Amino acid sequence: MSISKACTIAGSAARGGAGIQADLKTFQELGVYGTSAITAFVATHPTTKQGIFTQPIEVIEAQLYTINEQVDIDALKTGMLFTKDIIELVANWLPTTSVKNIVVDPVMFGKVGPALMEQGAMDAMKTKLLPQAKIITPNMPEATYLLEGREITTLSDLQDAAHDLHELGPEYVLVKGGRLDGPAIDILYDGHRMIQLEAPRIETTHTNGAGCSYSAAITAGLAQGLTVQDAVLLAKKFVTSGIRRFIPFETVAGAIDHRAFKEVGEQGVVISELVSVK
Ligand code: PXL
Repeated sequence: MSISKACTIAGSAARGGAGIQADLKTFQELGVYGTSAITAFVATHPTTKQGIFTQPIEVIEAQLYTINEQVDIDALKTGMLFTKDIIELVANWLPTTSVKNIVVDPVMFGKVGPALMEQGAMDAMKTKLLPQAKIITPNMPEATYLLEGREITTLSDLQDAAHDLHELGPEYVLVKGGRLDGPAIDILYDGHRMIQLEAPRIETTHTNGAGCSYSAAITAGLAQGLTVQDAVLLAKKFVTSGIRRFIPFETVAGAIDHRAFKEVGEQGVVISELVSVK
């Protein structure tokens, strides 16, 4: 039987909850074959305290070339790319592939730790990568940065952000409202329809990898031929169940449990169409 195949272009998160590790676990749990191009390693050196080790462009290029030449992937996502040069490499490589299902998670900030995109890379992200995306998946701080510092504090701000981010050129925008008070609400916008996805708020700090896994689950859904809306709904359920059954670590915030969705599913996500769009 043939299996759908996906690729993640992202950073390695040594602790295993986020980044490449989250993406591959998510692909596997959702029945998709995973490939990867590692852009950087996120891990803290005990003496120098250096936390991000980017890979030479040549190493990233080799991985992209290998994947494109040797595996017929159905969908791909980008996560932490970190530098302008890496963003440009990926942006120039994308048109050489025939992949249409491109998910761009414009990773800039995790919940803890160093910034995951360097200063000076924003312009390349906005002008070269986002316009090639089928869907982009910023969280609230990332949406704020993409919109040049505009504050997002209410649900109505979140809707406005989805509307305005669409003008940067992606087909769909998913802005994740996890940092709002109340239920976990995300907004999906395609330039015409605005959809709200709502899940109950789960009180935990162990959510490392939620954002990465969300975009990876969307990628897996698209690889399997789902529509964008169905892929996002699947992904929201996947992440909600993973947060519900988190994996605590002793000294730092723990991770979502990628096994939860396959084992118990998720009932608590509600999707609704918003009528009052601008
Ligand atoms: O969750 C954001 C994220 C993305 N990519 C890598 C990370 C993190 C956060 O830890 O380490 C590689």
